[in-house]
Amino acid sequence: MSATRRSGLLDEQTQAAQRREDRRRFIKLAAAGTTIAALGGYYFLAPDEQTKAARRERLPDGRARLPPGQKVIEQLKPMGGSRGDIRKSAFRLRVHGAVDAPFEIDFTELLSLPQVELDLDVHCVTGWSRLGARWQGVRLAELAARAQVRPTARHVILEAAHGYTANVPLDDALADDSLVAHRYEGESLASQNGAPARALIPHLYFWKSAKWLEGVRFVERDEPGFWEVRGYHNRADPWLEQRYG
Ligand SMILES: Nc1nc2c(c(=O)[nH]1)N[C@H]1C(S)=C(S)[C@@H](COP(=O)(O)O)O[C@H]1N2
Ligand SMILES: [Mo]
Repeated sequence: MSATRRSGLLDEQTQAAQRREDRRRFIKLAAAGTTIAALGGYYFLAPDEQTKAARRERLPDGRARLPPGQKVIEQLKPMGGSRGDIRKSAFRLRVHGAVDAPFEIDFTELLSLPQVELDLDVHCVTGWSRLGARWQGVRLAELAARAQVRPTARHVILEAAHGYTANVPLDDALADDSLVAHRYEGESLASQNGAPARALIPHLYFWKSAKWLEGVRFVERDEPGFWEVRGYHNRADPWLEQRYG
């Protein structure tokens, strides 16, 4: 089950089949009065029960689904930030830097690129995690391929409105679950969550997921971002509790 959520490799059909299977198992377990530990987004458990269950659940590589020091909450907590222009009509995304074919796209063009829908877990450094929410967007890897990233590129700078940036190693940016996301739980991204599109690097602490995204810049030399220059960790792996630098 974890594989379904965590891996961008499964196609839509496989994911839908997996969800049907989850429901069947839930009904069976519920009928038998079993404690339910590892199903979907745990929607039928109270948050503290979800936290316990997610600590027990294992990802395919053996790590606990819930990173240390995190608690499950049921919705994204609005964490603020300097809001950009939230109109889809105003959206422009620049893909540039150490690339041979830089380009800029508007919102319609973003939608015309291959879309993925993934159930993902996000982890905020302040201690909350939102598990198994459905996100839709375009893989950063897709944008990288289109821009013909040079082999010398090593990092990606996610550029947001009003100068907010987050730096991520190239490998993290090109991971299957790293997106430019524009839908959350079946709806257009809400203003406070970064409308019309945000970066989403779910396997790193959530501050790396720049809201109100304006640019994706590939660089050879690293450039610590907004929080990274303020003492937060440069890589931000939640399972290693890389909170502060
Ligand atoms: N542009 C921008 N993006 C941002 C931030 C910000 O202040 N500005 N805050 C980050 C932090 S610290 C977190 S925890 C998440 C919060 O996302 P949410 O408000 O959608 O929950 O966005 C990240 N992306
Ligand atoms: Mo955060």
